[in-house]
Amino acid sequence: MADSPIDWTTWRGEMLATLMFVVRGGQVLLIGKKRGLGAGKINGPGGKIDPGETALEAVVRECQEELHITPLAPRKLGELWFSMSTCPDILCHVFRADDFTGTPTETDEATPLWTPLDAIPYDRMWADDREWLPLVLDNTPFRGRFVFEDETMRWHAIETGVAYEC
Ligand code: 6U4
Repeated sequence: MADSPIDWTTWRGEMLATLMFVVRGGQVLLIGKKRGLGAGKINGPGGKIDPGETALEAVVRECQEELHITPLAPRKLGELWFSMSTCPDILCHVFRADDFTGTPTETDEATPLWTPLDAIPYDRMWADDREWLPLVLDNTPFRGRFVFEDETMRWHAIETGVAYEC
């Protein structure tokens, strides 16, 4: 991988966000995102962290709002650092849960999509997802850094061997 076009030592996320991947029965619960950043793409549920919220509180709230489910015993498995060209840089906390309460339900924001683990629709997801979602499915903590120009990924690096508190 060529040298990064970004100096990551001084980089700071301007928007703080979350993603959740619920894995149960050999499938992962994805969404068809209906509005906001990445509308039309498939992703995990999630969204911006509101002022005063922790990442964990935010991701649980987003799952409740977008899918009417509450993930159980969520744990943080990753961080995604996105340097963007046309919108604020994003620091996204990635969580996984292996159970939930409630019934995944379509809302104004999302359509639930149970997906077999060997049939993830990467061609309908953000370009970076194929680089790190396999680590979530494998329970491997990671940090990924990405440089986007519009919706094209220009550079990326993934580290494993990191540890998170929850
Ligand atoms: P709010 O206002 O929080 O309800 P929401 O539509 O939930 O808005 P939005 O539109 O601000 O969120 O988009 C942030 C979401 O987009 C986060 O869940 C992270 C996700 N996201 C942004 N860039 C991504 C990328 N390159 N790859 C990826 N998810 C990305 O997998």
